[in-house]
Amino acid sequence: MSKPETTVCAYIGLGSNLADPVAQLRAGVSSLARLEQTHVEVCSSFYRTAPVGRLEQPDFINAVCRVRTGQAPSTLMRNLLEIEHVHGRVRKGDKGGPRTLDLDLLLYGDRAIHTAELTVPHPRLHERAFVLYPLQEIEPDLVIPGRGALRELLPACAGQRVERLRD
Ligand code: PH2
Ligand code: MG
Ligand code: MG
Repeated sequence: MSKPETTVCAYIGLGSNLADPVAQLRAGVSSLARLEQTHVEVCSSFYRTAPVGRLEQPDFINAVCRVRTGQAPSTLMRNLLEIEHVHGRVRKGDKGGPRTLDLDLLLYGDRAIHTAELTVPHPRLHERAFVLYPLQEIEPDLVIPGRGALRELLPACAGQRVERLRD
């Protein structure tokens, strides 16, 4: 008997602050939609956000997509890195610096994953307004494994500037 197909709901954070960030995010969503065994179910609005961490860099455009995927988390992560690369991402060891396209695997079902390549849930998502606001738009009742209800995490990052762009 063949193995039954199993798919998982995953959330992917998109960010860019170089080379026409809005176009970068649009192209990033199109690339996600072309991944094998993966369907982009919903994408949040785009948000203009103040840089978190390294402050002396341009504002970011951020969004979050929910996908349904048959890819294993490690495979999906490898494919996200490949898409970043195709979209001109150059990793120079300057962590948190400007980038053409960043694709972060935020959540993979309710799994907790700790490997050398991947930590899921994303270790900083619960403290980042640029992730939580787009997530709230598409999944207001979401509970982050190990962190609690999304709506209860939001007040702590109310000081971070996040502006939803008009479509
Ligand atoms: N990504 C970072 C560091 N800081 N700040 C904003 N506003 N948006 C990001 O996507 C972002 C950031 C590292 O991935
Ligand atoms: Mg990131
Ligand atoms: Mg990243």
